[in-house]
Amino acid sequence: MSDALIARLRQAVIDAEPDDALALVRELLAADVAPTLILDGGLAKAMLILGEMWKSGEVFLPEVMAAAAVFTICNEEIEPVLLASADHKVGAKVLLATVKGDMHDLGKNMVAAMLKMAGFDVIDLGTDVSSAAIIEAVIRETPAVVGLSALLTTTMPEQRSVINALVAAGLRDSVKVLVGGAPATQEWADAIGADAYGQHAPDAVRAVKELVGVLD
Ligand code: B1M
Repeated sequence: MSDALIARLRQAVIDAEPDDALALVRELLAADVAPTLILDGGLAKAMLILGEMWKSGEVFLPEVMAAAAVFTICNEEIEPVLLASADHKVGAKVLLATVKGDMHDLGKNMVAAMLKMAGFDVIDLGTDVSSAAIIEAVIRETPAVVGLSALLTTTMPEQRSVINALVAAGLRDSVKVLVGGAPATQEWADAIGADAYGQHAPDAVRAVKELVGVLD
């Protein structure tokens, strides 16, 4: 039953039908379907399908924007349920940002929610964040990890710029850097001197746990 509901949820997101999508999310949560499954198999997969439809000219920017808004509404409905099952506090801070020039935040928000569920304190600086603003936040918040999301091939180099800025500010040894986002790879992470790469949100959580030494 849940597979059919998740397939309907994907379609409702693709069609940008907020009422239908929200009703389906509520139905799935009421049926005790894991919030992470609803996020991954429903919402994230819908955006992936839509990305392909966009590339092939089947849909255009306004449709993608409308679907992204539905994603956000659904994510906000799921997050409290996700947090209700949160692990005990790890006591480590993670600073998250989508890098300068990049407005994509759905994936970063998923990473944020899953890190909170895993017991981390998350400071989310939002989207289009300059390396100067990230450096200021690192000084102010002293996080254990900085997580940088980039969805565009044109903004990926900003991940390298932030690492260079951390080195220039003498902060590189005091904080670990995690990078992610659809175009990023382990090779990219290694090439720019990041400490870890997360392909999907659960990988990001595993990587952060490893970086702070709490991987079970
Ligand atoms: Co944009 N966009 N977009 N877009 N968009 C892509 C990325 C694109 C691949 C679409 C395509 O061509 N098929 C393409 C990039 C091509 C490229 O760079 N080579 C593209 C483009 C071109 C653009 C614009 C330039 C379009 C334009 O204006 N002409 C423009 C750029 C705006 C800007 O940022 N300056 C633009 C705008 C937009 C919207 C505003 C319409 C919207 C964003 C809404 C929002 O985020 N609030 C949007 C969307 C929705 C997409 C697609 C369709 C979906 C992205 C998404 O949210 N996926 C996307 C197609 C695609 O990715 N295949 C596309 C769902 C999300 C859950 O997955 O973000 O990958 P994702 O996150 C995953 C992992 O990547 C990982 O975990 C997440 C969960 O598993 N992850 C991390 C993410 N961050 C992480 C950080 C980590 C670790 C893991 O550690 C810190």
